[in-house]
Amino acid sequence: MKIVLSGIKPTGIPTLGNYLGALKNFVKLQNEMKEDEFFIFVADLHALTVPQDPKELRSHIRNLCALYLAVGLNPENLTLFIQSEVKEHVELGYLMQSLVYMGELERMTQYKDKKQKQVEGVSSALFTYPALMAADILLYDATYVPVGRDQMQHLELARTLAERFNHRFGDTFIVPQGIEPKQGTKITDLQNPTKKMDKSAENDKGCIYLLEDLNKIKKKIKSAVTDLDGCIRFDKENKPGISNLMTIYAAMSGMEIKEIESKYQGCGYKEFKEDVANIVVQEIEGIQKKYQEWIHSPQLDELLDQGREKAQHVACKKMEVIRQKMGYGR
Ligand code: AQP
Repeated sequence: MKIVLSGIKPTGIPTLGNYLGALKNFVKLQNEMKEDEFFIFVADLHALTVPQDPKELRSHIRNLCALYLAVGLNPENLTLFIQSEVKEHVELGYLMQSLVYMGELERMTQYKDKKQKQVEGVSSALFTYPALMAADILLYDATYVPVGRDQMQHLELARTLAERFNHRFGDTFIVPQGIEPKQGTKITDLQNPTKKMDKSAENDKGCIYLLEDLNKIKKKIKSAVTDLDGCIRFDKENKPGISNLMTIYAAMSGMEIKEIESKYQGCGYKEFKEDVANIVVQEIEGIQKKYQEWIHSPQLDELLDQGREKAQHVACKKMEVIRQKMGYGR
């Protein structure tokens, strides 16, 4: 039995990018890997690396918990928990900071991108984010970590830190492997298709949020930026807008890009966009219905309590081993 672990930051309402790059893949893997154990958490400490409104943060945390279940994660094989409720993340996060080099953190693309957007100054937590992410993974001896492309660099660093620790202190951590979805590993902004679709984007016109009005979603897809070529062909470099819509369609339908190209040969963008909008809205509509049930269900807190207990148990045991190996404390 192996551990599969992943998390999402509650920095806003999850987008179609989070769904296709992460959530939908979690469900697919859970259905395929029945022998393995799934640990899925809300990465609320990571959200604090950039300024958050406290009230909004609380509500995003709860929304995300309900969404995890609404997208179809099976609560029977799931340890669902909130990162900040398991204090060992912080302790191991600090230890990972003592292991990681400044140069390694400076190379992280997400840090470089996000620091540009900070008007009030860049927090040191934003810089050390990958050390905490490594701790999140290593604490549970996770073998597999399903993530979208943008998180792969951080995952590589977690692998490096696991190896570095094992080399210095003896075998302690499993070196984790990232799992990207076959399609949808990077969904881009509908208005700016060379840029990643981000849930905390300033301009929401190019982002589809899982909890937004379905008509609004349709409109956003229909007004997605494309090109003048008029041909439904995958070419990320020269046709980033249409290629992004094709990626969305492929990830939603399970079709290959080549099949989509054949299916829509000779069709116009209008017809294709209509089909993309329909397939997206149909799936999101189902998620929104289930979300309404979970967000009002007392079972949500019960699952979070059980998840916290289980995660704390595993994390506590692991930390005892780590303290012993590193020699701090009594
Ligand atoms: N556009 C995307 N396409 C595919 N996958 C994506 N992910 C995020 N955006 C896309 C994947 O979703 C998971 C959640 O990531 P996160 O919330 O922990 O951090 P993030 O990658 O920084 O996500 P956002 O939505 O871009 O949040 P903000 O705006 O707060 O930075 C990860 O597996 C990620 O790969």
